[in-house]
Amino acid sequence: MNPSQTKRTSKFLSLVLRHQPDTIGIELDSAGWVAVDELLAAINRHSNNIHLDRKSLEDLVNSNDKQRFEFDKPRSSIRARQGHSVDVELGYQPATPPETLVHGTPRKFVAAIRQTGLKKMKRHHVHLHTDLKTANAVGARRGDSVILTIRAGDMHRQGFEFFETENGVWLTDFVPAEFIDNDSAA
Ligand code: HQG
Repeated sequence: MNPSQTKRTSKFLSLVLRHQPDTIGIELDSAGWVAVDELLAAINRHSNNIHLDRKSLEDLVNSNDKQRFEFDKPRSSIRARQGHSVDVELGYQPATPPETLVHGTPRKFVAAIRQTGLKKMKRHHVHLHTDLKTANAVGARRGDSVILTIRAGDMHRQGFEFFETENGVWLTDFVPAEFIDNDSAA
């Protein structure tokens, strides 16, 4: 696969493993898994311009820039690690976050976030990161990126739950405005 095919296929996998499995006639189980054979057959049946075999799927999962997808231990099933809008229970254990985490967002959302807090919007969780580079790239998807610093340690001590995914993204339900540092962003 060339880079543009890889990107297109990765986006398509995100679509069917996070948001619209029914577009190719598959169902995810309650934890978001689908059998690899079933996924490949469904993609190859339903998509005109994406053709995938086991090897190219493995390559794509391994090389994915954000490690968005994972195989189960027997490598017979696959799921997205986070980012779903369909109803799944990913089964992550609550964990203690670092003192601060960061969230990149376009400047146009900052005023609303400072007023009403960080909401999960269409996803299952608010996504937070440990490094500025990743957060900045997330915010920059939709415009001029602003980094918000979240006092995750304070939140955790006050009883807010956090989860860490296998690829190092921190998830939480909601960040009230009082835990968003005031000095960190314009
Ligand atoms: C914003 C991608 C107004 C929030 C990325 C964000 C990430 C508010 C947008 C992952 C708000 C939701 C997640 C409020 C939050 N008022 N706007 N009160 N609260 N927002 O895409 O965090 O490539 O659902 O700041 O790279 O941008 O899919 O979340 O801008 O890691 O693997 O509402 O998705 O990863 O947008 O991105 P999203 P996100 P993948």
